[in-house]
Amino acid sequence: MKYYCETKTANDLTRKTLALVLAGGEGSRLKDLTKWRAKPAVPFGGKYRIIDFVLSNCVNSGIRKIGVLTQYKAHSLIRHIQRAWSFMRYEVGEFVELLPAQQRIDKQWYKGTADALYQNLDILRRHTPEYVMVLGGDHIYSMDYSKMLLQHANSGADVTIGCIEVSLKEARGFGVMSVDETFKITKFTEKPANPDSIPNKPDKAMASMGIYIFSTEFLFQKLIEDSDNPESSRDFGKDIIPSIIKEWNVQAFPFVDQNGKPEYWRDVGTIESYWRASLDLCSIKPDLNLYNQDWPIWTYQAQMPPAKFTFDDEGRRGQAIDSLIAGGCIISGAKIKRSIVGSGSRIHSYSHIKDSVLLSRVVIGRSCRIQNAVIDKGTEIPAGTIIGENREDDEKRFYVEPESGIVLVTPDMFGQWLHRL
Ligand code: ADQ
Ligand code: ADP
Repeated sequence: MKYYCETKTANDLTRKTLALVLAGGEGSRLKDLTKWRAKPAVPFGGKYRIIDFVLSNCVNSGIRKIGVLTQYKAHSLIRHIQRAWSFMRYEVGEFVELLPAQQRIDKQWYKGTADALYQNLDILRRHTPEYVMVLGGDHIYSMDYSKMLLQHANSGADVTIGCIEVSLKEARGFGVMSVDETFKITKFTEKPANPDSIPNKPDKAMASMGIYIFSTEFLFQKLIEDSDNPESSRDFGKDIIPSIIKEWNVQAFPFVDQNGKPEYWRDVGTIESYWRASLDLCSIKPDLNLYNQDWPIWTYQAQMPPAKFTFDDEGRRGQAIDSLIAGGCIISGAKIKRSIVGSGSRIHSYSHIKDSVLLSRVVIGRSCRIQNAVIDKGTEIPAGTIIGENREDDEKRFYVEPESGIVLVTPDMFGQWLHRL
């Protein structure tokens, strides 16, 4: 009986919630991967785009009214959302609506994340939500948002912020909070130089996941007040959240499993973190389970035949071990180890690929040796190319991430961009 009541309450809350996915940031640490597309549109996991994870979380949690706020290099993001997410039916109150920066209020683009919402206030009002859930469009994780909504409603909070434990070193790149014994946030500092640690955990800090649930009227009031403040950079993390901590009830929602252990959540903001999160999918028991039928990740993919493996002309097998090979690929006599090969790629004979991430429609010519690399969509690697063995050589031709040494290769680096237009 208890279970029935809780389920009903969660459904009730998710139906009254409007999710707004922030997808307009630049993602500059991904270098050339975000030269022509926004970070949320970067392909991930062989057939998905990063934004599919947050949108799937919404739909799987029962939140079916969704706005996506776009700005920076939004063409492929908009195209993907139209193709992948138009199955939602407005007639039954479900939609994914695009909210591009369009100078509705004055002649400015979205200044910060809060401004992105403020400039759409008239549209948001018309949806009459009881709660607004603000989400970043650039993280990889599976999360049931209805649990966070339940906590928000039951605690009577004005705002609830999703949070997760991170190392003190990483914490400098996040909003960092301190909480009291009731999980009320007592302090919030955006990207602090010296983050406060969690009591009894000197090497950990409590970081904001950039996920906020607001009771609607409270949000609108704060957005309007913020727009009147000439000092504000119009950002949730820098301005709105720090300004309300003292006077209002701002609660933390820790993203943990039943045993209190932090759940999987990845920023994939650098080439190394993108490469690591991708290759983790190849491990025997990955931290992120793409095969969970109860939590499907929705996406768009052109109809493609199954991946095919053939012999080379000397009778050696095309093979892939500990790897994810997407549909439409042909692996002819090449060897692939611990790698992801995106849709519609071709890997030709005598080539060896290991510890690498190939986005979709990549072509690898014969006799190439490639390791520790990320190869962008549509790149055609000429026969005999060697990548990841000699740093000096790689630096002359490609982008090599200074700390990690991971090599990023894009079509532009081979003068191939005309192919893609
Ligand atoms: P940041 O990681 O710095 O901090 P931010 O650049 O604000 O994130 O981007 C958050 C989301 O908003 C991203 O999905 C981005 O694409 C989008 N975005 C950025 N600027 C935008 C704009 N002008 N218009 C529309 N969308 C925009 C935030 C919080 C931290 C928190 C981390 C968690 O400020 O407190 O710890 O997210 O990653
Ligand atoms: P995605 O890889 O995200 O699916 P596309 O490959 O279609 O996206 O490219 C995104 C957009 O950028 C398209 O409008 C494409 O025409 C444009 N584009 C890609 N590379 C270049 C380039 N080197 N110069 C100019 N425009 C480019």
